[in-house]
Parts: sequence; structure tokens; C-alpha cells
Amino acid sequence: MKLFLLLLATVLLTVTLVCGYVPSTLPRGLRGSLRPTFTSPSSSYLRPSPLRMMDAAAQLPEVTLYQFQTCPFCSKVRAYLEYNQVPYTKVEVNPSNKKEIAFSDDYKKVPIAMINGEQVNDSAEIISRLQAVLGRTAENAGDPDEVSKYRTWVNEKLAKTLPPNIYRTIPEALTVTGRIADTGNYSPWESFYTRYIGGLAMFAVSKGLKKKMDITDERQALYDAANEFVDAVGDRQYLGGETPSTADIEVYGVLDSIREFDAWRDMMDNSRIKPWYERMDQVMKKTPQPIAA
Ligand SMILES: N[C@@H](CCC(=O)N[C@@H](CS)C(=O)NCC(=O)O)C(=O)O
Repeated sequence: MKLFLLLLATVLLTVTLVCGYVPSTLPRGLRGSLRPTFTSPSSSYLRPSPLRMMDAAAQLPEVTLYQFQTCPFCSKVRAYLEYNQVPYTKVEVNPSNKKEIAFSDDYKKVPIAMINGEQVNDSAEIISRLQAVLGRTAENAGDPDEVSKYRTWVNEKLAKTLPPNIYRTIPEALTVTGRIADTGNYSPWESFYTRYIGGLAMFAVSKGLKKKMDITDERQALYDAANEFVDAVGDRQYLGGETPSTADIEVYGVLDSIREFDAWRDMMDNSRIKPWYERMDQVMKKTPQPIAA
């Protein structure tokens, strides 16, 4: 019975990491500690580049991001912050007890951001609020309708193709849960279970997701999604034209969350996204990354 409960707890814990397909309710014994893993870079490092200069009147906001390191929606927000050279503090949330976001009464998902002391929930909302604070347009660059369409597509389609791909085989699933265990805010016990039992559980769960999404070949679904975006970009450098739109930044952020996995490498080799991705890499690498505390 105890073994069954532990197994169930781990399945729920891990499934939570596939972004809310099942609500996470876990035993109190599985606890982590508040651990801000990154602090803001020094202010001199953060001077906006001429390319991405903010409105003169706009101030850099104070941002704390409550997140899971491996969550695509969190990666999307990080990409937006880093593209715009906004310093932020990262707080890794323990997926089992979520005590780091205990202040949030109703909303229990990540990302949550505190922007100038105000709580903002949901990746799209966070990015919208940042845009307002930074004095930027919603699209950043490009046609507003097209950018808006692909910003919705990022969450509704692209992000959903990731779990069946990253947990496709047992070795792939174990690699992913190993990475989650390494980067997440876990106790040693949670880390062990997430890595091994969670990996096996996620392999099984991913098959259910695949069926639910009516996907026959998960890799092909990923390549098709990547190619769909590339086709939308067409002859342009980015969807935004000469500079990335908010949708470019969001697609990049979501795909970057699987960068270390086989699915990402296969996507690079078998879809047409590589040239766009490399252009985005260049733009993103010009931005400073958060500094480990
Ligand atoms: N629409 C939300 C989705 C957020 C989401 O599903 N987050 C997942 C992690 S990737 C989560 O917090 N799951 C935990 C839960 O559902 O309890 C967004 O874009 O921020």
C-alpha cells in the first residue's frame, strides 16, 4: 500500500511537470525549501542595448519569477525577460508542496511573476504586463494580427506537442526526469523518485497524451509544428520581419525548454527550423543571462 501511494505521488508529481495535465496533490512528506536560485545581474550589465532601447520614460521593472526550470511556459517568460534585458530573480518552486507560491490563494500554476510588487499569473499575462511596463507594443515587431495568432498557437499547439516527444522512449523519459530532478527544487527523496519512478511513469503517461491528442507519430507532429512556424516566417528573418516579434521570442522560449533532449536534436535535423533557430540564438546570446546566486 505504501509503495502504491509513493508511486501515485510520484506520478502526480511528475505529471505536474508536464504542465498541469493533472492537478498535483502530494503527501506532505515530500517537501522542498524556498530557494531563490538566481539573482539579478549587476546594473551596469543590464543597460539596454541600442537595438532594444526602452521608451525613455519607462523604468526597468522589479521582477521575481516563480517557476519550474523545465516548464515551457516559464522558459517562454524567461526568453522575453532576457531578450529585453530585464533583470529578475528566479524562485524555483517545489512541485509537490508549492510552498514558494503559498502567497497565491487561487492560482497554483507556474509561472507567476511579481512585477513591481504586483502578482501576475500565466505566461501570456506576464508578458503582456511586461510589455506595458516596458512601453512596448504587444507584437514588438511585425503584423499585430499575425503575431497574436502565433502567440496563441505557441500555447495551444506547439507546447502540447512537447510531452509526447520528450517522454517518447524509456531512455528519453529518464533523461528528462533526470534533468528535472537535477534542476528542480526537490528534497533528495523527491529527486530520487522523480528521476526513476517519475521517468517510467511519464513514459506511460506520454502514450496516453499521444492518444488523447490523436497523434500517430509524435516526432512528425513536432516537425510539422516547427515547419508550420517556418512557413509563416517565409522569406523574412523573423515573423516580426527584421527583428523578432513577441511570437518569435515565445516560440524560441518554448523550444528552448527541450534543448538538451533528443527531441530537440531530431527537430533540428528533420525540420526546417534550424536557420531561424540559429538567428534567434544569436539575438538571444547577446542578452545577459541571470547569474547563479
Ligand atoms: N496557461 C498557463 C499554463 C501554465 C502551466 O500549465 N504550468 C504548469 C507547469 S509547465 C503547472 O504549473 N502545472 C502545475 C499544476 O497544474 O498544478 C501559462 O501559460 O502560464
